[in-house]
Amino acid sequence: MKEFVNQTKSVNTEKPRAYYIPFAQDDPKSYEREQSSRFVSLNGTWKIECFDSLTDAEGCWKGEGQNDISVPGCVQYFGYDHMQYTNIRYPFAYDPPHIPTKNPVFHYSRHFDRKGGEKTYLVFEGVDSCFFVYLNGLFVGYSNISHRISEFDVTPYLKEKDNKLDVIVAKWNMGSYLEDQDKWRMSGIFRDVYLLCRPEKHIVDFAITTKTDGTVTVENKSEVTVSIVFDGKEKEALPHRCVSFRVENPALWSAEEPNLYEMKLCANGEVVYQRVGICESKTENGIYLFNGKPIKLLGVNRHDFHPEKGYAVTREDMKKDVLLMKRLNVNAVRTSHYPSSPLFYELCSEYGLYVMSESDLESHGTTSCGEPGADYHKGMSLLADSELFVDSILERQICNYEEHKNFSCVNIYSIGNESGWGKNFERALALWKSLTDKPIHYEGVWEYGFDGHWDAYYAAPLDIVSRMYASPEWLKNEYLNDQREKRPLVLCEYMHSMGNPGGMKAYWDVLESSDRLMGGYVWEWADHGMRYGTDALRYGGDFGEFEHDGNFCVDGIVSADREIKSATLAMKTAYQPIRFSYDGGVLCAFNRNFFKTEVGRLAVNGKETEVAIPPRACVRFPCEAENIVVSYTVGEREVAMAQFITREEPLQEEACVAPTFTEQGHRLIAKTKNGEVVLDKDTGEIESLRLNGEDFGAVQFNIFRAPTDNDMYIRRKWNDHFLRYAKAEARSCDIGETTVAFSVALTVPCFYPLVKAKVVYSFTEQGVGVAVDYAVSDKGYFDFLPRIGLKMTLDGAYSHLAYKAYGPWETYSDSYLHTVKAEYVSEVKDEYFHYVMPQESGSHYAPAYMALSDGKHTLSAVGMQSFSALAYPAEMLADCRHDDELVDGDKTYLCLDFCMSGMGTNACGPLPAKEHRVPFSGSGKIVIKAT
Ligand code: IPT
Repeated sequence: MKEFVNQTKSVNTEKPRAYYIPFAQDDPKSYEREQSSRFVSLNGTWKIECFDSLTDAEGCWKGEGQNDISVPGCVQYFGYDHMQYTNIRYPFAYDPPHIPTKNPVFHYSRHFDRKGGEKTYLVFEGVDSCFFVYLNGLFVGYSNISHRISEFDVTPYLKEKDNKLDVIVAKWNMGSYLEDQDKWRMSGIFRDVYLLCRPEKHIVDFAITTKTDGTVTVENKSEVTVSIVFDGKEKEALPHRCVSFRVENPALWSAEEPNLYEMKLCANGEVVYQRVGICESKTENGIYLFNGKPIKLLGVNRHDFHPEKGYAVTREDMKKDVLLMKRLNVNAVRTSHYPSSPLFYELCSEYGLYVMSESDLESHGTTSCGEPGADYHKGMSLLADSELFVDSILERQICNYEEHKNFSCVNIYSIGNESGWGKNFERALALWKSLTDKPIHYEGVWEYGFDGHWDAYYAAPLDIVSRMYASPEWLKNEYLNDQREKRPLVLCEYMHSMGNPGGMKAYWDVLESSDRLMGGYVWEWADHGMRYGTDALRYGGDFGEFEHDGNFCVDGIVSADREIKSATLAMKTAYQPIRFSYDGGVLCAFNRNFFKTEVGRLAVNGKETEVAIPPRACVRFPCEAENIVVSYTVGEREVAMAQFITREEPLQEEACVAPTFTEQGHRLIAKTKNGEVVLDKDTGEIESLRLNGEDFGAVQFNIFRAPTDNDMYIRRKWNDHFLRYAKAEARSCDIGETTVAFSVALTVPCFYPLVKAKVVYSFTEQGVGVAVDYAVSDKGYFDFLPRIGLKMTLDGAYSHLAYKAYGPWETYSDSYLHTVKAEYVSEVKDEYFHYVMPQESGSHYAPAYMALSDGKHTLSAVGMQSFSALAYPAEMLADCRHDDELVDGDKTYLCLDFCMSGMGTNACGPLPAKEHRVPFSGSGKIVIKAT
């Protein structure tokens, strides 16, 4: 077996062909393969036995394991091998063509009876990483591309009864160098296994192409004559010949309107039911066109992942994803970074999602193998020129094309991900050009350009140019002004959705500005939080692996359990088919669709109107109000929303009163009728705030937030400057009649003061005003501060929250347009979103006020740009590595921010845009009172 795993060729697999399932002519018609009498599932309980290496496993097919295992499944969930998550780096020594000699081997076996048919094929839809098939002790074949369909003709090896099938899966093979995708590294038969029982002569392959004028051509790629029934006509396709049909006034397929026509292909008592969407996908004059229109791809990147099953997702799981994507206004999926199960493509064709079908290819680990003189960009291409890998790189393209060529949903093929550029890729691209007219995508050529090969970059005949994580500014200033660039651009990855991200709007402002921009695919659809051994979700490093990439796998726009986050709704709103605008008393609802009329209910401030808005058209309503909340609903589903605030309510300034001042040591006590504000003359802060007989404790300055995942780079500077330990020091104190003014420095050890501020306290009947005029240090310590504001620690009884702000989800200056600024009530314990890795969460942008009550007293504040009231202190959120480490206490932690920086997507993409950062100088006034 060893000789196989150190080369890249499969052995005895059938030629890759279009995915289909044959039915017997007298089977009832169905699109569910289980209904076919020719389809015999071999899923279920198999036996398993494990070995440390291929050396140990030699001859194992003669025996049988004692333990049961479920197929499909990933062996690591059954206690074999170990869990490991790595992103870029190879989890094994880099020494091609060698792979680890201690290579875990999993011997699967089961028995089955022959189910008739002159020919029997054994089909595996996905096995990681490679496998040997033995039937009744005889070697059948070997396959080594994890996400391909491997089909073997097992007819010669079959007995009538009790066939023994042995499948020996090895964790690594030479192809693993080309499967270095960012994922948990799992093994096993992770997709369905089945037999196809067929007549001797049968349909082998066919290719369908369509044109928007209604022409549907079928190329019969088999040795038999195929009778094809389509659109009420029947035609015969001779072997290796084409037949064409012409549908008058075709109802075209698009993600908006996934119209499918039914085709029946018959030969020798078999029928293939094939659904056909009539559509065209192409690029022309630097613009991407679907059915002739410059559509936008409102996309997500999707891996196969389930927290409790890993790669072994079921059709139900996939359907859940597809339906949720549709509900979230997603119209496109990139199958990152390998083809999905054919069932996924069926679902996308049926429900309407454009699919960028990516070949099973990523050799990203070459960037970190220690190649002398190779930086990240140069390192990317180490295998791109290597003769060792050319066959496999090409085979991966062929499988991707052949298996998926008849799925209407595939609008773009992608050569792979992050594998550099070189001869192998030139050949792969030439191969694609010979296979299909559909546009071909590959982002990796950019790395090559960046490595000094710009001529090759511009000359590569890719239909689409692509970037991951480029900033909106780059799109606007660089790409759209690049005279050499003639190709349309797609963001194959953007909005790195790790934790709590922001900045969606800025992307879509640019993406909508030009037909040259095709849209993008959010990275990524769902978190890969792992549930194994505990109820809580885990990530890289939690299973004792010494090499891992931590929580970089927890970066989904929905959670691993497919729960909605605030960012999910930010995406949904950016992707909504109706775009609202408001100008001069007129509300306009524009249908962004290119094909589908939107028929639904438009509600403006609660008043509903039935609308039918044709594609690319507007309906207008005169509407005069200070606050306009508009939504568009189809059936029960709110599809689109917006809010326009034409006039913010002015702050009700309360009259200042003159307190009586007394001084005791460092304490300056300002007494009013209802309150006592104890100022600390040394710090310039409120040492204690007693209002209406209730003691609310200290009010301190705060420039710290629990770093978000997207703060991962800037947090180093924040940590280096000890932000969380910043202490206020008063440099001067001026006691006036109604105010006390301090000069305050926020200091940390070693450095010049991080912030200097003039702080003026004023006093009202019920409370205290804190006005600041601040300047952040100009020493270049950091690009921006996370926040600047006040913090208080209240008794946990202050658990009832009422506020008017963007909510009820957490909102930030670069992520709030998916919410409505309104009055909300909530409980403090519900304010924090439980990210797998604790971090800043639960803030609300642009509050008119916030109020916390214990049922008897209410502490309220106005004047903030942002606030949060949480059951956990920022320090705990910063220090805990997992959600289940958070300790519930009996305090409420209140942050009142003069300014809070936005979230951005800097884990891979840009920092928050300049306008969303805490400015280097600013001012504000927060008034706190108690009733
Ligand atoms: C890039 C990868 O394409 C993707 O697979 C994933 O790793 C993602 O981004 C990070 O979560 S890699 C990055 C270093 C640009």
